[in-house]
Amino acid sequence: MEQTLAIFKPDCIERKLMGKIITMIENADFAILDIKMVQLTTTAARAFYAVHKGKPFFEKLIEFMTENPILVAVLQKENAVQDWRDLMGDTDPEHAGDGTIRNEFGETVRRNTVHGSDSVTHAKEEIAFFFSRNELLRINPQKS
Ligand code: IDP
Ligand code: MG
Repeated sequence: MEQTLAIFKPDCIERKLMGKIITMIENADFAILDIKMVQLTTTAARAFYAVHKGKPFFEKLIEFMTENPILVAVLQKENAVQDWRDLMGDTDPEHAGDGTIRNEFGETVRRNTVHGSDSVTHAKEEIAFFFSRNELLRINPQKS
C-alpha cells in the first residue's frame, strides 16, 4: 500500500483548520499512520525545500514555513501520492478545483495550507526526513 507525506502548514495551524482537514483526509479513505507537531528550524526548512533553492519565492517560503509549528502526517491508501495531490488541489488556490483543500482554505500561492509529496520516491525521502527509524518501524512493522 502506498504512503505519502502530508504537511499542515503554519497558516493551517494558525487558523485552527486542523480538524477540518483531518476530516477531509478521513472522508477520502486515507489511513493516518502517524501524525505529530513539528517546529521547523530555518536550517531544516531550507533542507526540506532544497529543490526550490534559488527560485524567487524560496526565502519567503522558508520564512512562512518556520513562522509557527506545522503538523506532519504519514497518509496511506492505494495511490496515496496522487490521491493526496488531487485532494490538495493546485499549488495556487485560485486554480484549485472545487472540493479541494487549497480551493477551500488556501489564502495565497504561498499560504496554501498543505503540502504533499510529488512522487513515490520523494514520499519515501520526505517521510524519512520527519520520522525517525523507530517511528518508521512502528509504522511499517513488517519491515523490522
Ligand atoms: P506544491 O506545494 O504544490 O508541490 P511547489 O511548486 O513544490 O508546489 O512549491 C512549494 C511551495 O512553495 C508551494 O506549496 C507554495 O507554498 C510555495 N510556492 C510555490 N510557488 C510559489 C510562487 O510562485 N509564489 C509564492 N510561493 C510559491
Ligand atoms: Mg512540491
